[in-house]
Amino acid sequence: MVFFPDIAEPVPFAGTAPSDETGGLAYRVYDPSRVVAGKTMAEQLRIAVCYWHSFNWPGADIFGHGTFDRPWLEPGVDPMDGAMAKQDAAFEFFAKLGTPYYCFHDVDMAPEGTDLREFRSNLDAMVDRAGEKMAETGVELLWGTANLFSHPRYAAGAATNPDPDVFTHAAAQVRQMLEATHRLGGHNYVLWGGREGYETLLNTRMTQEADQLARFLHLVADHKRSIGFDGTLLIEPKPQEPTKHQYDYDSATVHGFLERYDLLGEYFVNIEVNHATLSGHSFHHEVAYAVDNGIFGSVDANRGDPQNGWDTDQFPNSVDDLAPAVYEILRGGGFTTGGFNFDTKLRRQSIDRTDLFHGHVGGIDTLARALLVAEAMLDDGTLEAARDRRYAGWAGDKGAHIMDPATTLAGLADAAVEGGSDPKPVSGRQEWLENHVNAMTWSVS
Ligand code: XLS
Ligand code: NI
Ligand code: NI
Repeated sequence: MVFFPDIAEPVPFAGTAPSDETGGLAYRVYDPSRVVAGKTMAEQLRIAVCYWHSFNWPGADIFGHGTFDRPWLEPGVDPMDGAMAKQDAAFEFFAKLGTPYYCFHDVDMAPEGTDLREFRSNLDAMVDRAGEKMAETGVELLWGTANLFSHPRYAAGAATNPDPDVFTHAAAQVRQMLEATHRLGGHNYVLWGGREGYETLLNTRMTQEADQLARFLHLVADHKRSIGFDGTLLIEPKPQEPTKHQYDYDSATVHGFLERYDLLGEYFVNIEVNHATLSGHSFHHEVAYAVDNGIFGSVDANRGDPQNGWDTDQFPNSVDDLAPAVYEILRGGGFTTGGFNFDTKLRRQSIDRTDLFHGHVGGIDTLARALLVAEAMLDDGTLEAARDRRYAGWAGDKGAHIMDPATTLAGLADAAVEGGSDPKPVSGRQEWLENHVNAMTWSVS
């Protein structure tokens, strides 16, 4: 069955051509083969579509039922028949959108059945089928992940659960999904700890839970090696929601955790735009922190709504917000195994099948334009030159002397007093830099 009969395959790049020439749907900026900063746009952005919001979510919210036309999610549909119809629609969508990757959770693709054994056999069957569809379409798996947060058994966490049997159940699920990801040639494996946090400190032992989480991550890393999976393990930080407080709060918190438990180099971060803003940071901050500290891995592209305090996962639509972050990614050498996964949901009233295309095409064009601006910022060099000038003192003898382990506080203090220390403030030139970035944003084509 064709689920998207109105869409030509694949969505064309039409530049500024009027939209009626392309049936209303075309990329305006995203030209997969255009070379930007030394690679094609497709290679730089490595765009993925997520299975869960696009195909496994009926458009329900906490106040209302699903609004979307997703026949495979209807009650009464045989679970395996539903899983196959969903998979057909998903791969039809990936191929028509013309993007190279996708991502999924175990439960998005296969029915859980009544026990782990049945879940494993359902997942195996659906993964075999996915492998065939990947071979037909050329679409690859950016990352796989296990859902350790929806089932009631995980209400108090998975790895951090006070009940070790829940930890073990989660281990079984991650083992099977890590192996499925490996079998499909996945480029990364993600762990988002949606319930790895607490609802109240009154019943919580934080260090006990942190030790459990670290143990889990070590077990996963060891298993990755034992099966020869050479993809990257990624942790996705988020400050809260659904928990009141999640332990993987932001990039810096995850960095400290990895260091404390000897996991640096084993895990990198998958930064989500809306999670960055929920944690009180900007996406730019989260990316810059991760790149500068060597833990950057991948991105979940989306955006929040400044008026709402939750994870609305809307499609990106601001070049201004994305460009500085993409600049940091390029400055750090770009993606290796990671990419931009569209962890994005339609609004609940966007009920036409083509809305899924409009959401992705617009978001991808926004990202492509942010990439062009980032390239311009890199080529222009003004920002790096301004940073060099700002820290020039540290690059010279004075900086080296301070950093020399033989230097003491008393020695520095004596020198300051004797030399008549009187440092003069220097302009940070923030408005000038902002104007410069804006000028580049407006002029890039
Ligand atoms: C939820 C997360 C989730 C992860 C994958 O907020 O973003 O979708 O990306 O489990
Ligand atoms: Ni995400
Ligand atoms: Ni999210």
